[in-house]
Amino acid sequence: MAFEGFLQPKCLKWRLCGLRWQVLIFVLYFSHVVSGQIRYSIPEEMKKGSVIGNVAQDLGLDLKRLRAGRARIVTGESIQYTELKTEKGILVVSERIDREQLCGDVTPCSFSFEIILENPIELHRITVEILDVNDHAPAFPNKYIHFEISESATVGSRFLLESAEDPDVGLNALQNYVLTHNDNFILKQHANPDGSKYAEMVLQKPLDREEHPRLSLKLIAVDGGNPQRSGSVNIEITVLDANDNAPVFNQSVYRATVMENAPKDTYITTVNASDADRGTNGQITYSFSKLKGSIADIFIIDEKTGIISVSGQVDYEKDKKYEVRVEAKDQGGLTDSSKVVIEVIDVNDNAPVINVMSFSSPVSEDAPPGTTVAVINVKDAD
Ligand SMILES: [Ca+2]
Ligand SMILES: [Ca+2]
Ligand SMILES: [Ca+2]
Ligand SMILES: [Ca+2]
Repeated sequence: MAFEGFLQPKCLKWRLCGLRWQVLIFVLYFSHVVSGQIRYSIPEEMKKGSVIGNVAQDLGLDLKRLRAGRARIVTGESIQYTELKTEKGILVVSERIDREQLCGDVTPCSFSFEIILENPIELHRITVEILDVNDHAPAFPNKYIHFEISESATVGSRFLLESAEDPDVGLNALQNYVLTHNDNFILKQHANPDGSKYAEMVLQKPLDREEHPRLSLKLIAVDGGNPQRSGSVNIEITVLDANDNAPVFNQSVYRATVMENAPKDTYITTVNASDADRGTNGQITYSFSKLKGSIADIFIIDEKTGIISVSGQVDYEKDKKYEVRVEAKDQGGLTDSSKVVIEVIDVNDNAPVINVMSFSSPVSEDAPPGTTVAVINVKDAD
């Protein structure tokens, strides 16, 4: 019985390992049928013709006996992965051996067959263990993962990420996920009951659509092979708007003038407010706030454009100056207000008014110059 260096975990680059993959040899002798058992370990994916082991030497048979006994392989499998070279007494690879295809997740992975010799009959069982090679990188099912996340999402919100697959086993399988550095999310990794790993992003700093409407991150999955292999997926995040900005007027006071008696629809001024939000959250309507009775009949504001114009009678003699408050409101109900001062410019629209205060009558014809005949009062409203 012989035993040497079975399974070399550091020995993943099999070419460097030389002959050390073998092996464990049990040889058991019985009275009638000589029976032995040999176990070899080889990496998967060896080239056709690669030597698995020196069977003649390991079984203690010479080449003549192999030839005379018509040594051959007997297998119940449909695919024969190995071939016995009787002239050299060696076992070689005859078909591609893909550990993933042969065993999937099952470890250890091996197949067995018999070598039979005649005259006298000898039966030797050969087991070939297939060691995993890191010939697969972790891979995600899609190139992109897309999320739509509201900027109002609270810190601690979790977003499950797609898992990567790596059909290798042990250290060659997926070991870890890494998320590219960013301000908003951290990565949390979990293990399923079967040991497979998955990850989720956890919000650690609130999103702000007004600052970053889109985020592009990358999730990387790495295995523990040597050399290490990795796969990645792009995470595209669209930040959905929340109404977190109120409208803001671009001036705190608007000043304008209007000629008195200006006709209806005469332009006075335009007020303007902006809102950083999107869609209806940023859609502004303008209005006068708390108008005192008469002003409502004189001026009008266009609720969409903010244009203020004349809608009634502007009379300098009634009011020389108007002060109006305007309000901007988004569809979410947030508001801002500003002041509009409108000065009325006087127009000479009043004839002097003459009032006769007193009149002395009749006047004698010899009345001296300077005699008061009448007291009149002249008024001009302009
Ligand atoms: Ca493979
Ligand atoms: Ca593999
Ligand atoms: Ca791998
Ligand atoms: Ca917003």
